[in-house]
Amino acid sequence: MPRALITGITGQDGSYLSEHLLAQGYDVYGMIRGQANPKRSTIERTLPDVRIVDGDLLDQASLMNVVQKVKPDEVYNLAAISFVMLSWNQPELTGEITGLGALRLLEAIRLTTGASGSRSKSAAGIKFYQASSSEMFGKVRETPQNEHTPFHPRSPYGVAKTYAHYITVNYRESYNLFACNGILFNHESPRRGPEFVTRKITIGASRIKLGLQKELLLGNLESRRDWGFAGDYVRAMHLMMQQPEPDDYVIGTGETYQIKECARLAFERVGLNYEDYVRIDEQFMRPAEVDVLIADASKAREKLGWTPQVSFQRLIEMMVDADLAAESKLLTAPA
Ligand code: NDP
Ligand code: GDR
Repeated sequence: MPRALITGITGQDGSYLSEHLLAQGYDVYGMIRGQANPKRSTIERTLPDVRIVDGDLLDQASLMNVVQKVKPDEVYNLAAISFVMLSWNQPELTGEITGLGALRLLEAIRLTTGASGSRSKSAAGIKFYQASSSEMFGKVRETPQNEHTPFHPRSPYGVAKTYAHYITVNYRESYNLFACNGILFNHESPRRGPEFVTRKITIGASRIKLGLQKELLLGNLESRRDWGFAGDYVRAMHLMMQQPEPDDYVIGTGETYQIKECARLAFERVGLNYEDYVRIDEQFMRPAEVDVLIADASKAREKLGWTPQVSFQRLIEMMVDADLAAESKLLTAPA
């Protein structure tokens, strides 16, 4: 039975990836940080087959212990400070976790497996996946973006991810590690954190429909994102790790929509017009914006046989339906 270690198990992608790997017959270990992490019990309840191990991307020794204890075949590094806006308020912590965290995990693998020297052919037995991001393209140099598009990150988060991306490439080249970067464009789901714009909109539209909220405050409505369904994207992560050679892949749908189009679809789903409820609030504007992202995922299509299955409209409908059901339940729950 192959064994996978996932960091960021309590996040959106961690849950979908662990379900996918369990269904493929993997033994799945999920790393959780912190004392009395409130999400531990959620994982124990929703993913009872996942084995929980303690560790933190800030703590090298904890990562060594985890890798030595689990002895994984595949490591998926999904943990990060992933909220771009937060990265301007906590740039150093973002650099430590989102950037250097990847290095610490790579070091734990290198030291555990004894991989050493560029000319050594001792390909270490542990494969590594790094959650790279379309935020690295930032102020885009070309459209659509592919694996050869130069990076120009626009936030401390994007800069930290760019470091993690290149250190992954460097460890592949230096130590012959099987290390891949998945350059994933935005992907969402009913499990998306409520701080991200799609979920903020689908929760807002649902609450306004139910009379629980009067308006929805947003920032820049003009920027464009290439949004897909998280469940489709974790399949791509796994596929990358099954290839004969490690490589980097862009994963996205090839379609791009403005934030206001997301709002229009979500409000339409509950029979409302977004223009009557959405207000612009400066506090949600970013110091530097990524204006447009659109993926050219032809390499993934050709080499991995990967294509997304869920359209943007269907994704937003799925999220609104889930939020409407959850908010209605709260409304009718006995006090
Ligand atoms: P989430 O924000 O939902 O999850 C982030 C995870 O990182 C959480 O499990 C969190 O744990 C964990 N974490 C944070 N700090 C640490 C730390 N110091 N040590 C260990 N774990 C830590 O992210 P997603 O699931 O959406 O994304 C997964 C990865 O993919 C992230 O790296 C993200 O940057 C990247 N990415 C995401 C995209 C998307 O559209 N979703 C697109 C491209 C890249 P805790 O619960 O304890 O806070
Ligand atoms: P992003 O996602 O920054 O692309 O990073 P987010 O949903 O936060 O923002 C997308 C766009 O929406 C605009 N926006 C708002 N965003 C938020 N969060 N809240 C608002 O009120 C709001 N109003 C407008 C933003 O300005 C931006 O243009 C996500 C994360 O998952 C990263 O970890 C990942 O790497 C990238 O996607 C790819």
